[in-house]
Amino acid sequence: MFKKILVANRGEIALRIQRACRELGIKAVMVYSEADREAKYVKLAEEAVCIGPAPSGLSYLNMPAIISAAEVTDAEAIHPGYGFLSENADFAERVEKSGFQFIGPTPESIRIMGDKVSAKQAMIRAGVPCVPGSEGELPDDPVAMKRIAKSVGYPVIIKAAGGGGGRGMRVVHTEAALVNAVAMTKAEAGAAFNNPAVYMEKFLQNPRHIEIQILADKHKNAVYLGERDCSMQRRHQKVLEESPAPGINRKLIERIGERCVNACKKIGYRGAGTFEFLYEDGEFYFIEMNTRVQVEHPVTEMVTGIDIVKTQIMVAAGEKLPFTQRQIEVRGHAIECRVNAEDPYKFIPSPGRVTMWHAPGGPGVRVDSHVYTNYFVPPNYDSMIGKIIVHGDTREQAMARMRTALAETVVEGINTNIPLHRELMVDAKFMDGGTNIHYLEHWLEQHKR
Ligand code: MV4
Repeated sequence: MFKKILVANRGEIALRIQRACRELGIKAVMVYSEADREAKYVKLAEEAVCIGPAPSGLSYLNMPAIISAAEVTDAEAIHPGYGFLSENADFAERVEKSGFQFIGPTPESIRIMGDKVSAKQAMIRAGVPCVPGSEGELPDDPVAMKRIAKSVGYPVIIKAAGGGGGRGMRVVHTEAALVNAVAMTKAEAGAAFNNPAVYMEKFLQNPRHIEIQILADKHKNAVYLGERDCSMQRRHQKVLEESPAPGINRKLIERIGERCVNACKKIGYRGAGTFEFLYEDGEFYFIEMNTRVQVEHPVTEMVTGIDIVKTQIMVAAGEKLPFTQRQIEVRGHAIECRVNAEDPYKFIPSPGRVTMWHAPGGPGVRVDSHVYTNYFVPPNYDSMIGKIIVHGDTREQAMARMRTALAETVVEGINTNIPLHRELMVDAKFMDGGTNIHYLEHWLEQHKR
């Protein structure tokens, strides 16, 4: 096992990884920007290295500074967390070329999944169900393009191969609009991702966003840890997540989970990963794979009892997965509310000094946050300042615990989205379960203030 790991991230996930290291008896080296000097995980760290000024381009995205920090502190491995360099294949490659273990999949796996056309082709070959569409890159020839769209059926969606997470997409409703829409998407994709390749899919009108968590080791073992429902989102930012996904047939989840596991084995995937699906009318359609630990990993940890971050570290060190699929059980229900420093209805960021922070507690309540009373939320980064996660025997109990937890939470000095979460937890449609990806945006439209 590693003796020392460098954590190449900030905020709550930096603290989360530090905690996993402590539990494994591994020293954690934290890196921080000038804006994060006062961060809790820096204060708690046995070792910390400043890697540059506040802008992330000069610090958390600064590959030479991060690799130098690993060299001077004698770290053996680098955990990238989520965001920043976590899905950068070139970074993973430079980490390994410098003699460190990258805690994540191989650079090749990251590269395949980063290109959404090659990701989809790999999944089709591996037997994972995908949205019907163009087989690979969309041809430039207008006749061929129209023929594909006609066979898929309108509406179609044009997506950039270099996009993902909602960037570089365009819905097309008629043949008359097709050729121009493709040209526009290609031009934007070339400028934004340095890759003009696009592909076409049938546009699903009212899907849910369901994802499957997997873990794989370097010995061809892989397991799935159930699913998460991430449909409650606004502008591609998830607001709350839960597991299991309400109302979806368990046998169907098992079949999809097994397909994901087989795909991992087939492509030699290792580490933690997430298969993103759209779910509509009882069918699953793969859209993208994330090759990192995700923000919402705690809901899976709560229902399975498996520590995903610890397991990431263990498998990166070459250990075998310490459990088989048969030993994995989804028990009860978990919900996560993301706490953002922002106006709860206008979504304007609200950085600044937190004059009072009181985290909730009690049975089945977990808080992943680096915030403390008098902490200053810097304006330079994502507005998420923590997550409240609850577990219950049933979805009803989990919701009741979340209502209590949200009522106990006190954040003063800045605005947060906690009032929005309090309203959603008593919303009749949310309480029924199974709302789709458009629900929150429609809800916000109707609850304008
Ligand atoms: C789609 C879709 C409908 N049909 N693909 C947006 C993010 C990116 N990961 C894929 N996205 C979508 N792909 C087809 N064929 C609708 C979306 C989509 C969406 C997906 C998941 C969560 C939120 C979303 C919000 C708007 C659109």
